[in-house]
Amino acid sequence: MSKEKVLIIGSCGQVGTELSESLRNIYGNFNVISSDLKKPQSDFWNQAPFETLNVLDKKNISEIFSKHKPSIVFHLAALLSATAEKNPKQGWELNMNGLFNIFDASIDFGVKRIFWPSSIAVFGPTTPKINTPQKCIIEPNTVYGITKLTGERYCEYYFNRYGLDVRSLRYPGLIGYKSDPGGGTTDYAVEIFHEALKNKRYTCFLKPDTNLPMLYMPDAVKATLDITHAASEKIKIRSSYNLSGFSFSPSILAQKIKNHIPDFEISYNPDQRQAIAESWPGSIDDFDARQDWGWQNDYDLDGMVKDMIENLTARYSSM
Ligand code: AKB
Repeated sequence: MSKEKVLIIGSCGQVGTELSESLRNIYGNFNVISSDLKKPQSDFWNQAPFETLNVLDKKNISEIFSKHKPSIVFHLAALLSATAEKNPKQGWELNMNGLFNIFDASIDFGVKRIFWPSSIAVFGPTTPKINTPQKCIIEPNTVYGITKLTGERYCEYYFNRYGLDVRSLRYPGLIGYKSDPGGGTTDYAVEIFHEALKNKRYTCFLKPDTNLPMLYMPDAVKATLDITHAASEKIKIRSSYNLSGFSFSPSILAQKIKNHIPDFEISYNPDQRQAIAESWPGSIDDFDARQDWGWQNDYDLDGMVKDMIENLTARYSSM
């Protein structure tokens, strides 16, 4: 495995930060090249190679690919649901043209394998809401969902047409304590922990009963690595796999947090993100991922809440 050179694009985001750490442990710091629009000032990003990379700049991409000759690429750069809704044209530009540029460079420079995340946002209001199957009516009504669905079709197309070995997961909402999410509809499920610990209160931008599928970050990283490392013949779905851990609503999560922080209070002030959340499923059937390449989540809702509170408590008390 140590022969591989790994490039992570969009490495400073919520998934990229944790994935960079895990990939460095597997391949060694010098075989993992992190990249993003800007390099944050912290020791973590100084400990391994870092490149400034704009996925809309083909020359910049060529330079980085030619310099490092990556064998595996994780392409994570994207505008998430709420941000893309504010800037629909920019959402399409970054999410789609960025994807084409990375796919094309990967073919030109002989990349062996690519991981690209899709999302539960591919589903829309006409999709069955409960235990949403892998294959069903998929009519997204957000720009983010439209780009993710189009991206999935192109993953399959590039695999069939050019033999590009792309693997993909439909991430649900992701919850972690190591880095903050940005611009998503499911982000309330991270913010709530920080506010509960700092201020003992949180105003949620979704209604109390909005059920959404979620996954704890260690499981998201595990799924990402497992699908990327799986033998090619195990990857039977070349668009993107359904993936899930557990589902909950803001009121259920608040109750779980109250079990640890009894004086925590939640209030609700739904905004435009409510409509996005309502267009998405409440729970996901990820049978194919479990059957084809052995996906299994380690954390349930209670395990995630306990781990988040323990780790964030330690972080805030050391500040
Ligand atoms: C978002 O809320 O936009 C993302 C997602 C579900 O893809 N977390």
